[in-house]
Amino acid sequence: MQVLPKGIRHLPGFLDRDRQEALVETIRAVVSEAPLFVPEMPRTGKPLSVRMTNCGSLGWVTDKALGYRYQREHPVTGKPWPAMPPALLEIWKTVCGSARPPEACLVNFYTDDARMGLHQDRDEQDLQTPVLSISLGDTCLFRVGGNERGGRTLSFKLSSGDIVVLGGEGRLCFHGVDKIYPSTSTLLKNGGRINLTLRRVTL
Ligand SMILES: O=C(O)CCC(=O)C(=O)O
Ligand SMILES: [Mn+2]
Repeated sequence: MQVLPKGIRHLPGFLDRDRQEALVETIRAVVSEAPLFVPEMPRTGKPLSVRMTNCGSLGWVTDKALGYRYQREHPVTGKPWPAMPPALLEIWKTVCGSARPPEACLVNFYTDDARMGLHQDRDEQDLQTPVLSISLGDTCLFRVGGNERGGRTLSFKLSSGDIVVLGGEGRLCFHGVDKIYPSTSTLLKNGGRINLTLRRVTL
């Protein structure tokens, strides 16, 4: 086992199959109310390869004109995001204890060729509370580094039901998804990977 950077926790198989299936149903309900949208890079308008939506009182969005931000409404429907599902709050409490509760759950959907470049999660006002991320569906190769761009990185696989926590000294570490391993899970009927990222936004 390689040693992860300080503050990064990997909890393999945290959710059993039944809980994964229940969570997929929960996310399907979220997506039917708040459809997946195509996020765009600030300024260039280049589309990201993941599609996304959110639940919770705030949602993370990005587009050409206004860039990365949190907002209360879905960028296409203009409606408030669906409420944070109780099952996610329960996972949060189990893993993060008494940390302030999350306000945003970003839902990322990866098709076989989607990826996410190395970045820091720093659009939140609260940069102390941990970020908790849940993997569902196909396995991916996840990469983490330190708090500076260009530093050493290491990678490990995330399978369906795994949780990763970026907390403490690891809260601002660079991370990303190098690749998806297609057809490695039977959880999602049409394949792909769902990532749920829970974050506290306001102070
Ligand atoms: O898909 C993942 O595991 C990571 C997602 C992520 O880092 C993000 O949405 O900020
Ligand atoms: Mn991130």
